[in-house]
Amino acid sequence: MRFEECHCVILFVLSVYTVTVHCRNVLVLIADDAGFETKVYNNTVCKTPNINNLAEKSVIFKNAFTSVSSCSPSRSVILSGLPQHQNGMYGLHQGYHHFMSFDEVRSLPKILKKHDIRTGIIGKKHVGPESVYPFDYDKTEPKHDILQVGRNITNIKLLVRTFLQQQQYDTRPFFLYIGFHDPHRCEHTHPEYGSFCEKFDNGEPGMGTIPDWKPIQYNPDEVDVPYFIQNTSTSRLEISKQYTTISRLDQGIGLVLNELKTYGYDKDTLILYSSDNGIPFINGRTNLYDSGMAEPFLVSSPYHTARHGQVSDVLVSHVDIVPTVLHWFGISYPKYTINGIPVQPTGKSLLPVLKSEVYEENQPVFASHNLHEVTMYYPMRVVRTKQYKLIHNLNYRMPFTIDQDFFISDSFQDLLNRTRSGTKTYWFKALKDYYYREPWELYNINVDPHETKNLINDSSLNSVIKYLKQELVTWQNITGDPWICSPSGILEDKGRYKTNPQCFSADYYLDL
Ligand SMILES: [Ca+2]
Repeated sequence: MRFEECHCVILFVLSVYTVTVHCRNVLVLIADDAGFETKVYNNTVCKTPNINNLAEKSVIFKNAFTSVSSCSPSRSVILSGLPQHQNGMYGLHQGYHHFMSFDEVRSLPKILKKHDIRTGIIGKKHVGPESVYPFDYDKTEPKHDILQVGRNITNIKLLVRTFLQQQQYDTRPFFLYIGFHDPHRCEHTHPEYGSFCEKFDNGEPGMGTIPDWKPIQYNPDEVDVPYFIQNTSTSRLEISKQYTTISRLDQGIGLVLNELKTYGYDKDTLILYSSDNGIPFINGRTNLYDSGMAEPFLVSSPYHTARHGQVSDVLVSHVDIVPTVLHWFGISYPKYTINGIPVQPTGKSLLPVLKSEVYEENQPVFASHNLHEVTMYYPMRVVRTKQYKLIHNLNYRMPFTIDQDFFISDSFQDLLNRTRSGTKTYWFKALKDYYYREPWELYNINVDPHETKNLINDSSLNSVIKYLKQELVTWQNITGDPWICSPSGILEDKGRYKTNPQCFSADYYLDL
C-alpha cells in the first residue's frame, strides 16, 4: 500500500509529448557463506522456493565470482567496488582482527548519500570505519544482536517494513542492503545452536521461535555433496544442517520481497542477490579456487523484463555491483585518490546484460586475497578467463591457513583425523598438497573444472601464461596493489621513485 505516488515519478505534460521519469530504487540481498544450494543452480535437493521465484524475474549469472573469499573483505568490495588491497580491508573487521578500509574510500552509501538517495542496511555489516560506510538507516551489529538482525527473519521483515513505511514520507529514492547472517556457521560462537545455527529459534524446547520460519529438515543420505568436500557421513550430516539454515535464508528473502511488494516498490526496484564468499568447507571459503570464488548472482530489474529467467554466461565479479547501482541511478563515479593514487574502478555495469548477452570473450575477472583472520596471512592474486585460471600464491612456502570457525567443524576434524590415521579420506586432494601450494597454479577450466591439474609447467601454454601474467600485473597497477612486487621483489614508490615506482630484488632466492 502506498500513501502517495512515488515522488520521483515525474510526468512532464508538454504540448506535444509526455515523458515519464520512473522511480528507481535498489535492494541488495547478501547471503553469508551461501553457495549453489538452490534449484536455480541445479541443486534439486535443497528447497529454495523464494530464491527460485526471484530467479524467474532475474538474469541468472552462472559465471559470477567474489573478488575475495572472506567476509569483511568481500563486503568491502561489494560496497566500494574496489578490491581489498585497494580499499584497505585486508581481513576481518571484528574483534582483534580489526581491519578497516582507508578513510578516503568513497563507498556506495557515501556516494549515494551525496546524490540524495536514502540508504539503509539491515543485518550483517561487518565493515568499517563507520565514516566510510555511513547509512541513514542502520540496524546492524554491534549496536544490535547479530542473530536478531541477521537470522531472525521475522525481525528482519519488521525492520524492512519500518524502512519502507518511512520511505512513504521520503521524496528520495532508496538503496537498501540486507546482510543475512544465514547460512554462516555458528558452532564457533554459539555451539548451543548447532553447526549452522540450524537450531536457533527453531521452535524446539529452549530454542525460541521465529514465527515466520518453517524449518525444513533433510536426510543426510540425500544431500548433494559438492565435488570438493569429502563424501563421508560426517560431511553429509553437516550439509543437511546447512540446508536447514538455508531454508531460513530463503524464507527470509521471501518475506523481504513480500514487504517490497506490499509497499509497491516491486515495480521500480532493482534487486541483486549474491553471497559474500564460498561455502565454509574445505577448499571453499578463504580459497580462490572456483569452489571458494564462484558465487550465485541474480539481477532482477522491473524495467528489463526481456531476459527474465534467462542464464547469462558473461563473467561477472562483485566489483561490478557498484558500477551497476550507479548506472541504475545515473550517477558518475567520483574522481579522487587513495594514498595519493587516483582511483579507477575496474568493474562494469551489468545493466546492458539485462537487455542482451554482451560477449567480451577475453575480458577476465580478478581476485585478491591477503588475510581472513589476522594470523591467516596467505596473499593470493588471481586472473580468470572463461577458459583459464591463473593463481599466484605469493607466500607459497607457508602452509595455507585454517580459520578458527572451520577448524572446529565436524567435517574438517573428520578430514584431519582420517589423514592422521591414514584411513581413506573420500576427498579429491591430500591435505599436504592443500597446505603447501605451488607459487603459480594454472588450470584449464574447460577440461578441468575442479582445478586438479596444474599446467604452469606446460610449455605449450607459454603464450597463455604470458598473457595472463600481463593481465594480472596491469590490473595490479591500475588498482594500486602494494603487493605488486611480492614475493620476489621490494616495491619502492616513495621519494626518488615516487613518479617511477620500481620492483627491486633482494635476492631472496639465492643460497646466500
Ligand atoms: Ca561470509
